[in-house]
Amino acid sequence: MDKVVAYHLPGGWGLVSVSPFCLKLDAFLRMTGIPHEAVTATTPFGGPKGKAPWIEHEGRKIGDSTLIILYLKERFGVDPDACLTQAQRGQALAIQRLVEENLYWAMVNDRWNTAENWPVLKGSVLGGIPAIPRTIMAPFARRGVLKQLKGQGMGHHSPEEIAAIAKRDIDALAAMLDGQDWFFGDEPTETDCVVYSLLANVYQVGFASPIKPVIAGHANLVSFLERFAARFYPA
Ligand SMILES: N[C@@H](CCC(=O)N[C@@H](CS)C(=O)NCC(=O)O)C(=O)O
Repeated sequence: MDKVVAYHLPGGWGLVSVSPFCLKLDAFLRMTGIPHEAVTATTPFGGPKGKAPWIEHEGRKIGDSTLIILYLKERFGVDPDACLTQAQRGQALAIQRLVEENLYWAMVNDRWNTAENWPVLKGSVLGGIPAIPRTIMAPFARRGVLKQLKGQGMGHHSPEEIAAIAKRDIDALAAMLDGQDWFFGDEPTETDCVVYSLLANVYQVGFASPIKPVIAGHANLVSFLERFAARFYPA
């Protein structure tokens, strides 16, 4: 069977990618041991959905981390969620929606809608683009993301409201993890990839964020991030 080629946005601060969706896919590939090659893309435009990550496999291009993971589970016959009950599968989906459809947008707001983070963003998320095109593209990219933030809804809230929204999500994740090693017990599942990739992309990166101290305030989440990195990203 052909090797999977996974395209992700650039990394930084010890993370393979500063995009949570790209990092989630990378973590899933490591968790399942699927043979793959990780390729850094400077922009998401090469993907079939105009977003990163995407993969190429057996002549096909597939976009969207969740659709890619569904494809990989089917094609390679691997599923770290195989032991979950139907109720746990429901909880896994609810956690994914919380992280990817809500908390993600608070992270996006921190990065793209906070003046002090603009230079950090230019040097990281946009850092792979050569200097001259980056100077031209950066304001357009920013305008596009601010439009997405309004369209999704998060961009209509004040900074204080967004911080409070994100805090409720983080507190809920900490309560669900409780004293366990992984979200569904003794073995890691896809949910752990989902949560790790977003939280590490807030906690571990150089962007200022009111969400960082909230994560730091939950010792179980901090231990979870360390546990995940030690297992799947050993030094
Ligand atoms: N639902 C998608 C979301 C992917 C996504 O939003 N990726 C961001 C990077 S974190 C992106 O490529 N954004 C570029 C854009 O929206 O123009 C997935 O799970 O892959």
